[in-house]
Amino acid sequence: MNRALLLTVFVIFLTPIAIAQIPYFCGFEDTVENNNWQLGDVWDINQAHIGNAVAYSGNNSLYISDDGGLTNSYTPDQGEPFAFREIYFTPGFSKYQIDFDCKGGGDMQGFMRVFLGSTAVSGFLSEAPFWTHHSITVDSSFAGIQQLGFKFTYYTYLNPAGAIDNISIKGINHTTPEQLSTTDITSHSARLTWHSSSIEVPQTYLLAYRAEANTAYTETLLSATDTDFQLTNLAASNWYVWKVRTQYANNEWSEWSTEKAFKTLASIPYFCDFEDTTENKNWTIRNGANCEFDNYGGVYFAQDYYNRWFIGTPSAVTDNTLLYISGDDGISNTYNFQGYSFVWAYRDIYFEPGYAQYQLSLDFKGMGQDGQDYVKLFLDTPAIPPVDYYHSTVTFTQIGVELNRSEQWTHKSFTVDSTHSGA
Ligand SMILES: [Ca+2]
Ligand SMILES: [Ca+2]
Repeated sequence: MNRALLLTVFVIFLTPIAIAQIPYFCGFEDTVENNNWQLGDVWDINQAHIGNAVAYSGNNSLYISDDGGLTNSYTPDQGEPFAFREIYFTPGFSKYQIDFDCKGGGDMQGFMRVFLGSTAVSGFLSEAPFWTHHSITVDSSFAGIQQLGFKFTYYTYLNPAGAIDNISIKGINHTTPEQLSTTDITSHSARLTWHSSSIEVPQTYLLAYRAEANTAYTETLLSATDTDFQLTNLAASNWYVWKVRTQYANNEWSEWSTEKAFKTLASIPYFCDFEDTTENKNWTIRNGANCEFDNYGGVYFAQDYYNRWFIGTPSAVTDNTLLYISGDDGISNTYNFQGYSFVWAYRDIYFEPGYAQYQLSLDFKGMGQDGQDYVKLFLDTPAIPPVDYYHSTVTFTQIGVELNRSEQWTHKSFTVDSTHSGA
């Protein structure tokens, strides 16, 4: 029997994509270089986009967009759009540094992340809703051709839309400080800690910090044994940014570490009548669908609450901005009976120690059925509250009784003891 050997040649001519060499820089201002970036998950609502909707410098950056690149905005969704670029990490360096400016903010369900191939080389980039500088150090095992990827994950409404600019990659010989951590945040102070993470012996550290609104950093030279620094005299309710670098023998310096951002708490006496838009932004609202998608059996879906918190002026109210519940998307201060709602409004405040008691008061108006429809006040250490009434337990300390059955505005006042001092 004769057998035919069939050979088919099928060739697709693609535009060749140049593999970048290090030192590499990309500010997304060069169209030729921009075309070397490949964008993935392009069928999703949210797409990674290179364009001019937002930029740290110049006109362009790589950002998330749900309208084809027109604006830097997103819709909570399951997709994970990403952008990647092939880079040749020239062998011969003990370490490589990947630097970039990043605008993010978010939480555990909304973040950006950096990958080399399938390896995540950054933590969740979800700390600051404004531009900060990030620095990642990887070791010599990454020498060779690597696919550098930026992945966007947005299951929640809590985070501002992300953007990346000014990516720089180079070989380095000294490790930057790592594991930067901000703890013990009050209205006017914070504790900063870091680790040397190097087999080299540090000589000194240079710490630099600034308020978000400032461009200039305040620098402090510290001894090699100081990996713990207390920042004081900070302004309340303000964002701060800090970074640190290491000095080694022969006056050689490491590059700056990644920047860490944190926000100081409100101080007491605290007053909020919701008339100050800057202060209103310090309130966090978790409104069911406005807040996160839950995972049951691998399926993500929205917690779709009918009644939600809003800060604004509902219809039938004039000259007064309020924190209020609305069953019609914020239009009026009315309640929708179609389903249960379990929503939160909260603010982190530092209760300056030294007082025997603290007084909380507020004006309240609202009807409701005892045990079923109410507003509860809680006071506890800062934490993200649960959003699912049926699958969670609230362990926060409740203050006073349930608020309801007040048809007219009523002034409510509560006194708590000194065990509530602190954050
Ligand atoms: Ca740029
Ligand atoms: Ca008001």
